[in-house]
Amino acid sequence: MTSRRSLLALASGMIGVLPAAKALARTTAAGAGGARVLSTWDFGAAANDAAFARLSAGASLIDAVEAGAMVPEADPTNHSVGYGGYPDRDGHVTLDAVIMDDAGNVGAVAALEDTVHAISVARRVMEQTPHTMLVGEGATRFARAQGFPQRNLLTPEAEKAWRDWLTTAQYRPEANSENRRARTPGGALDHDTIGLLARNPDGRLAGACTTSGMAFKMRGRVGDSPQVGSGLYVEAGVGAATSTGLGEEVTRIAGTARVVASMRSGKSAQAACEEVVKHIASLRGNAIRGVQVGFLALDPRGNVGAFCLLPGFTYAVTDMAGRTTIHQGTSLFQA
Ligand code: SD4
Repeated sequence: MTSRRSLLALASGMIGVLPAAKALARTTAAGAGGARVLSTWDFGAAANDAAFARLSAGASLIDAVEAGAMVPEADPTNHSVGYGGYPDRDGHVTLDAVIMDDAGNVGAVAALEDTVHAISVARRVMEQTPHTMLVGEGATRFARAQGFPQRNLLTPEAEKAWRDWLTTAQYRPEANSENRRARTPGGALDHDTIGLLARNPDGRLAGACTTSGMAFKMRGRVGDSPQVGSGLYVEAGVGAATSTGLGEEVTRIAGTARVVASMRSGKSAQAACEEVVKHIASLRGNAIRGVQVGFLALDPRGNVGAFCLLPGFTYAVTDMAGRTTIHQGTSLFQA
């Protein structure tokens, strides 16, 4: 495995600072006081800012992570979350989402249709039902019953991408459509699932994860994102973790549950992410060639962990003062 792609041992480096922010010290991803909000990918910056604004106004962690996740869900230019997401191979946009606090309260939806804010429906599952997850038609009916408006999520742009895909892929789902469709013509990853973690000064934690999942997936396919312990896991006094990338590789090992378990055993957030990515690599060998998986973790003191299989995984950190910076996750392999 390591002979075909060399191991990288670079420290995670800050690659961007939002206009309003001042440069932060490179020695820490979050500046003094640690991270307040942390999310996957550079587009997470806008979600972090929305979450931070809610926290600053005195809202709960759950309110904040929901508000953050709603930003990319409503963005039609983001083709892997919410409205404007790429559909399954039958042309239906289906959404997966989970929300969780550190007291074990959790709600999720999978294969939700015709509803922009999957994260808000997941929250209603948490707060209004005795269950932790609703799927498919039942989830969609629940959304209607809860008053969420019906909306066609398939934008003309996403429909065109799907029709183009049909001409070349001949209806065959490919695991790596996920990587392929998320790359710009220049090759850089632009949009992807959002996983968002937030922390209060007293060390309490919560998280949210929302996605339209793998592009052109089989109808009924559910990835890691809405599954507790795969796309998201939060444990009081220990930490929170979220994932992005090819969900099947996270789900088969209960990835975020493992990251948090590793933190529980004493590892730092960073070491825990590294341990689990390396476990995937050793378990899967050549089967994960060209596949991206990335984990983010946050501990109660605001320390951040980020590690991935392949280069290109960016994440957004907002510190206690509300300054948001974009970072590049260290990867196990070179491209
Ligand atoms: C999934 N993990 O459905 C999600 C999608 C994603 O990079 O994160 N894509 O597999």
